[in-house]
Amino acid sequence: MEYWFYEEHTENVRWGLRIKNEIAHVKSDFQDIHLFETYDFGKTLVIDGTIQTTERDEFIYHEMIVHPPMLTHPSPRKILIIGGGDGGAAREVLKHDPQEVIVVDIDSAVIELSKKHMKFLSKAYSDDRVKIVVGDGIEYVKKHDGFDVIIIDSTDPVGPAEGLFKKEFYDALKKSLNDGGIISQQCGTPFYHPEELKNAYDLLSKIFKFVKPYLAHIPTYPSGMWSFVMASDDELKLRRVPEFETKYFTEELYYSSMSLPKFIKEYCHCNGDK
Ligand code: AG3
Repeated sequence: MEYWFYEEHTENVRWGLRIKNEIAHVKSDFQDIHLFETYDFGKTLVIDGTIQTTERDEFIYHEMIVHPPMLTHPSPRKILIIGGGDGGAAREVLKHDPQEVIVVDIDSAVIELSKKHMKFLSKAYSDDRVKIVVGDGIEYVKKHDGFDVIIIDSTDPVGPAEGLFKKEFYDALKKSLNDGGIISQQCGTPFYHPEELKNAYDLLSKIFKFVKPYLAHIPTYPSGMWSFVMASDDELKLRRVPEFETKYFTEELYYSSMSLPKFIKEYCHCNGDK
């Protein structure tokens, strides 16, 4: 019998992957987590019914949430990743030779599953500059500072990640950054949920002098059109060129990913001039 996983993209749209087998199913204290082996996308991590990452296209998301902020900063040393328990963002951060990378994820089950079954992501954890903290990212940010770059690699803004898209959290982020510090955050699909990007853009614009939304094409996420945002009090411009291996990100893409389609610019009232 054929076995499929479908994610509900809207009430009337669903998108599916044909499954070879289920590697694991864990109901943690926070989330319902499945790890599937799929035919076309390899290992696929699903949290609360939403695809988080797949072996085949994870590079796009992880490169794009990491390299733009890391190359905007003149010399990023201390990096904080909130969420990102799978280790994919940490793996990309290590390409910049930082001093210290702290990953704070609320759910140890994600970290353990990745360590056991997704070495292509969790190999970052064998580097002793990477420290894992299991806990609430919001509380962590309130109590720690001195970061050059903070990357918010969360699930959708419902459930455990809801607070990561609120003003109180953004205020705390600003306080925990060093001067010239930069944040990046994933902001969902502007095709189905432009309000997610608009909300983040509006709130961050009240707190930071410079805010830039940017896009990537991620085949396994709803609509394939995915948004991110960077924010800082220093101008957001490319300060260094990538001198490491990538599969999606290029120097050219740093700026081209910030060229937004008209419906997004109009909806978010952002012209790329902040
Ligand atoms: N975090 C963002 C995934 C959002 C997917 N949303 C969805 N499928 N509805 C990815 C975590 C990878 N480290």
